[in-house]
Amino acid sequence: MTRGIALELESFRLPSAAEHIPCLICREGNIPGAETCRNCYAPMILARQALAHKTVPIMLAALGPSGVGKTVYLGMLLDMLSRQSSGLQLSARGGFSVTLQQMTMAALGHCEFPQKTPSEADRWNWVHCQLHRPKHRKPADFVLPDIAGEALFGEVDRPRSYQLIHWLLGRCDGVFVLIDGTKLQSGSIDEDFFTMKLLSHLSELRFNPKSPWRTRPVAVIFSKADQCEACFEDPRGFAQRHAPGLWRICQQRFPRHEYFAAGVAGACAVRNFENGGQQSVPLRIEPRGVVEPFAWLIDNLKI
Ligand SMILES: Nc1nc2c(ncn2[C@@H]2O[C@H](COP(=O)(O)OP(=O)(O)OP(=O)(O)O)[C@@H](O)[C@H]2O)c(=O)[nH]1
Ligand SMILES: [Mg+2]
Ligand SMILES: [Zn+2]
Repeated sequence: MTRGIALELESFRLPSAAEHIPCLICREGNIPGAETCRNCYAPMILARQALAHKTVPIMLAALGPSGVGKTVYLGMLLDMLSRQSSGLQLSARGGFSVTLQQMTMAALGHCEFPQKTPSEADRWNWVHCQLHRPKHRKPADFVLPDIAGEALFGEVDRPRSYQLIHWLLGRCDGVFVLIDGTKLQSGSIDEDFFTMKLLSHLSELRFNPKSPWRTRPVAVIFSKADQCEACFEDPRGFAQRHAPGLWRICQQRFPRHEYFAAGVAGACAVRNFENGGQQSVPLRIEPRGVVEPFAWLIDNLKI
């Protein structure tokens, strides 16, 4: 026997259908009070804010495998830009836009690195900011999510398995691609393969014929460069020597790309746990090369 169950239908919301708000990432119409998009699960507060301010924000993303340093880099970048009194400056739109910066700086302040980003998209931090630039009267709005490396590579391996990442990659105006400088220097080839996979995926995306992916700027960042001085000395030469696959694909498919090195910690120690585990702890915070990739990306967006 089948027992009856009460199912809430959304038909009562039909009268307000005319007021559907398009999701900022995938453009799907959503009811005004929706928390997340019904198609891609992006937070709808971004779309509501963009609508209220009558802006179409620029979309940027930091891409790279889990553990490459995306959260640390973005948190530090936002903190630096929000405190600058000249040059590029950021101001957050909405309290939620401060969480990534706050969480990163709180962890670093306690001599820890922030937690790994969960794979579930509803737990990612999103940032919606206004960017003030010297010589530009009008500030530019931009949106930047802190996505999980595992989810990103899930989508790269099985396209359309993560709807949000699928739409987000299509929507991005420019990206930071992070690659672990210390691992490359120690001879690991996995990093080069990961990045080649990612860039190959991006170059095959077909969303907007007016803005094919190969015309968008790609800032390649060697992360954790505080532990690998060679990255700072000559990032381009470092790419050629240690990441030949990445080098070639950038040359062939992304005319607007540049190499950078960034590091956030001045010195690190290793904490040993009783169960045999280890954790890297930052002893000093000495950001280097953090703002340069962002400034290059913004210049190359031609906004
Ligand atoms: N020395 C050094 N280590 C870093 C730096 N940035 C990150 N790390 C190390 O890399 C680890 C991972 O950094 P995250 O920023 O959490 O990496 P992620 O790319 O966000 O990883 P997912 O959230 O899993 O995608 C940290 O816990 C640190 O051990 C850096 O600038 N210098
Ligand atoms: Mg992270
Ligand atoms: Zn959506």
